[in-house]
Amino acid sequence: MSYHMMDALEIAKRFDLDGEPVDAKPYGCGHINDTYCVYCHREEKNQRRYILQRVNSNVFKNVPELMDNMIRVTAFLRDRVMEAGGDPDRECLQLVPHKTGALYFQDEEGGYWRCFIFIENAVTFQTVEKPEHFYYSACAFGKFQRLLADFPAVTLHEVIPHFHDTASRYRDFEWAVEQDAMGRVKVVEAEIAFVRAREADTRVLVELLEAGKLPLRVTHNDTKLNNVMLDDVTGKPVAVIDLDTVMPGLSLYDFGDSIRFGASTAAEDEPDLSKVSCDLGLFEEYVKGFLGECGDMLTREEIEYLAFGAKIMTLECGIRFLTDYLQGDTYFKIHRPGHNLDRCRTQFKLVADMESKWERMTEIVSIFGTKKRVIL
Ligand code: ADP
Ligand code: GN1
Ligand code: MG
Repeated sequence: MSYHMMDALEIAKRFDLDGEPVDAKPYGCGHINDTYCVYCHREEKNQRRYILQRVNSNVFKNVPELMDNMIRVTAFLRDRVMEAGGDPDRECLQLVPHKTGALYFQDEEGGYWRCFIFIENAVTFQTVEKPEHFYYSACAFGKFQRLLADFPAVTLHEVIPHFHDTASRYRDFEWAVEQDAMGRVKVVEAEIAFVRAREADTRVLVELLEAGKLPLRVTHNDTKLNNVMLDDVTGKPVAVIDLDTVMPGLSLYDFGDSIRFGASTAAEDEPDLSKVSCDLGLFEEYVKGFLGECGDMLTREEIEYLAFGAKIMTLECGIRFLTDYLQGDTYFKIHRPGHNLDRCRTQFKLVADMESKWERMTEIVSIFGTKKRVIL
């Protein structure tokens, strides 16, 4: 169900905001939640802004568990930011309570709402405009890993079970092909063959995790460039946002998801595939920033599999877009017919491009991985 502007404004009035909410406008480019920017009028002071979100309960089946993760992780991060002398309202998501004191609430129609302090003087990018933005986003996500290294990962709820279990995503895809609910299989035979040719790849990380060869960590799991806020003057990292999918996971998921989105030379939904490739200069920037922040805590095996993490997260995301296309676009928000198919095709183009650049990708990782050990 979608809510009108008025509804969002009415909902905003139920939160304990500084000032009188006067407007609420749809905001951002997320594929999942309904996000609004709320404007508050204050007597003889500047306007104040908030981010209001209706959590997508089709995607997130247990919102109280999701919010419990978010409340505990943001409290933990705020403590670390304060210890380092930073500004927790700017460097970390801060939930604003409902007038009852609760940090989220359920409306009369069952929708879950929450509100955050608006992080001002910071921007999110949909594509990399300057290489240093990507470098700084790598620093932000690397630092996120490092700051949460002591957080007990096992106490977090698995808000979407098997979220980055690529083998399980592959099984969902085969099921969608078999069902062919929308009669679309005939349109995507080439894409189906592309996935099937890489079935073995989908099992690699899951098996390494099960065998205890890769450690379980607290991970963000959705490390797109537009989930990090950068200072609008210096470009330096301000805060990591969109903490819905923080769960136990692999460091390679966070590294890989950033590469698939940010190291691409085109937007995730670019219909002209000739514009899509993996930019190795950007890849290098990210490796440098990420390992610079959290390289010391990563194991030799994690570093060894970083490039593979990038390829597998790209393949997985393409599989998810394709599955959603086959099932009638019920998961990701679409803004035009065939949108999920366009998204799927960019991901597969990137996978093929990474495969053709594989030697250089692994070389870049080993240069920065080794440098780190030499410094140590
Ligand atoms: P989704 O899960 O749908 O991607 P996000 O939580 O990422 O939703 O929010 C969507 C967009 O809203 C972000 O990309 C960012 O531009 C903006 N946004 C989210 N939280 C804040 C915040 N606290 N301050 C400023 N902008 C924000
Ligand atoms: C979704 O919420 P958003 O737009 O940042 C999705 C990610 C995908 C991404 C693809 C909970 O992220 O897993 O990688 O779209 N989030 C969820 O752009 O499924
Ligand atoms: Mg987002």
